[in-house]
Amino acid sequence: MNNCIFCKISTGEISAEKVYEDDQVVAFRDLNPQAPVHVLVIPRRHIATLNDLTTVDEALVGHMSHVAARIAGDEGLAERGYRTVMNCNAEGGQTVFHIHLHLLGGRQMGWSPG
Ligand code: DGP
Repeated sequence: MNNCIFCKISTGEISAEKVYEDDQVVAFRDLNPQAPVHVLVIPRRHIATLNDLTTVDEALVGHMSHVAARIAGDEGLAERGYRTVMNCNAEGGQTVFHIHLHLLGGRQMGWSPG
């Protein structure tokens, strides 16, 4: 999509500190980290929100979670624990309208989230 920041990160048009990429997804460090480890896992294909998923995207979303878990392991978080979250639309706190899975770790998480 033309004006999507995360599409541009996916293609390399905008730089980011990438930690993983394959043919389906890209993972990179968040510009405004909320924890010592804060990585975003995005699909290469533009999908605006969780509401726009269809059944054909189910494997892709599963792959995003699997990639996040593997990165958590690489970052030494597997045993300590970590959080993954996807925000949807205004009340969910979504600010970039290209779905992304936040991987947060390296500190104790609170509940409930703000
Ligand atoms: P959300 O609020 O769930 O839509 O999260 C969007 C996240 O994206 C937010 O934590 C900041 C991050 N972000 C926004 N623009 C950029 C960017 O250009 N580069 C990187 N690395 N992260 C970005």
